Amino acid sequence: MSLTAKDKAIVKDFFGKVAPKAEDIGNEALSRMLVVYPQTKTYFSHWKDLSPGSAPVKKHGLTVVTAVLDAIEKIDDLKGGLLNLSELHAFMLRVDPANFKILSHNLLVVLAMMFPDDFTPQVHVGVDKFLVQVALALSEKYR
Ligand code: HEG
Repeated sequence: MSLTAKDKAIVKDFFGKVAPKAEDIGNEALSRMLVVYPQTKTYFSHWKDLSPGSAPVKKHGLTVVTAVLDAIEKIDDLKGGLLNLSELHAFMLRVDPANFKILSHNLLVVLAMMFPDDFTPQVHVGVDKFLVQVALALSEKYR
């Protein structure tokens, strides 16, 4: 499931195109995750408002997508590049790694909806593979 040079080029190109919409992508993906997979809400119970499009959802959505965009720069060493973030999720936030898959799914759905013309099957494959590797890298510190 590792990314080929072609996959990497496709992922970089696609995210380069959609990066200006990072805030919307994050808001839509996080809003959807919290509604469709309400078990994910437990991690954010300290927020005032977890409803779709609320201020904290928007803010954190942008944080997550910014980190995903940042991970593209580290695509050749995701495990090393995301080690600190993995440590944070494993030991401080104690996020069950099953949730990484859930967020990835929601990101894919939202990207497909927001960018139907750019989201070709090839982009779908590349972004899916990339998000699997990001999730794996974030899970590194759990073991
Ligand atoms: Mg996590 C904080 C990235 C999945 C729950 N997440 C953060 C932060 C980043 C980040 C960059 C801020 C770190 C900091 O303050 O230094 N998260 C991130 C990525 C992904 C991910 C890149 C997967 C692609 N996070 C994720 C999932 C959950 C989760 C699936 C739970 C369902 N993250 C979480 C929580 C916080 C962060 C609870 C703290 C947020 C807060 O307290 O406001």
